[in-house]
Amino acid sequence: MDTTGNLILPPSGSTYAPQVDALLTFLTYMSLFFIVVIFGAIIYFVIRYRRRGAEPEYHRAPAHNTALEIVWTIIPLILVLFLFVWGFRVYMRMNVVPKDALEIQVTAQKWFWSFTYPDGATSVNELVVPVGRPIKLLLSSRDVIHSFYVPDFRIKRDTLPNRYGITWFEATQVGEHDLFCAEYCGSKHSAMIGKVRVVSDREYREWLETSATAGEGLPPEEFGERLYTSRGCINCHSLDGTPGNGPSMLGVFGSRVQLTDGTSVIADENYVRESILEPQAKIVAGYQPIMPTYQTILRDEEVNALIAYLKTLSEQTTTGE
Ligand code: HEC
Ligand SMILES: [Cu+2]
Repeated sequence: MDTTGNLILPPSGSTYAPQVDALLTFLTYMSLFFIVVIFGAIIYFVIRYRRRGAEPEYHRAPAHNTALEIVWTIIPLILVLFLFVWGFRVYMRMNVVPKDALEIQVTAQKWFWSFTYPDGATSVNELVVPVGRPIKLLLSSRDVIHSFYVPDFRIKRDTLPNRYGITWFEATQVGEHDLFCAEYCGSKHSAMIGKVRVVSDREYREWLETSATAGEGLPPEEFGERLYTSRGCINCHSLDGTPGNGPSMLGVFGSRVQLTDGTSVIADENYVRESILEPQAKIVAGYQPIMPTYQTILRDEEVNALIAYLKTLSEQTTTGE
């Protein structure tokens, strides 16, 4: 099987990719063929019937030619019907999920992807799947329309709020594939990228186990620092004091925060926890309520670790206990 890609196609990484490619390749060459025939005829006629001499001679043109009209109706009709049947079969193959598929939930939100696996493990911007097993994806969005796009698998499926999209694939080889958002979704749309990591069955089970116990044995501050990047906080909250889509987290912990309703609060553990799990409860003055909730993405230990990490960003600005 060709898995290296060619001039017009990326490498093929899923079981149905070669079928999609065959259809696309046929369409491309068929179109090329007709371009040559049609433009060839145009050029030929332009030369053959160009104006010669000063006074053009006019002839009566034939009103129609039944044989010709039947030919140019029947041939395209057969071609498009053929393409319809072929396309429909590939479409069904891509859309009917095999019964034994492993189901993974995909959540899109500004501006990252999160994945929830059957036993509750989660990952962000990295989808880990076992090779040679059908994977069903249940796609949804927390905010606007995004689009789950893995070129190597020939998958592009919109993810909408308040509705599930379903698709599936079976990866043919161990390796990494790019994941993009293919629907413009705001200022950090281009940063909404990730990887699909295809691993062996054993590696997948090991990965599930380690991700369920991730952070164990790490100091909470360090675990929190990792989460801060891997869970996408860094996309909106800088660490150096410059405001972005959200306020910088430098020196926030322990400070007094001005809210849009005119009141203010001290940013203590409860406030930070609420900010992460129920971001719309209190809105910081000068910002839009665009922060996504992390309710189903972060476990309790992870929220605690993030709080511990945010504290380290305020050590210079607070005066001890
Ligand atoms: C899509 C952008 C976005 C992402 C991603 C995001 N936030 Fe926010 N966050 C905001 C915005 C905007 C605000 C200010 C408005 C508000 O209070 O909801 C905010 C507010 C906060 C606040 C209150 C800040 C203050 O100055 O009082 C905390 C704490 C916070 N976020 C933590 C986090 C953590 C931790 C993460 C990652 C797990 C995260 N945020 C991910 C946009 C984001
Ligand atoms: Cu997007």
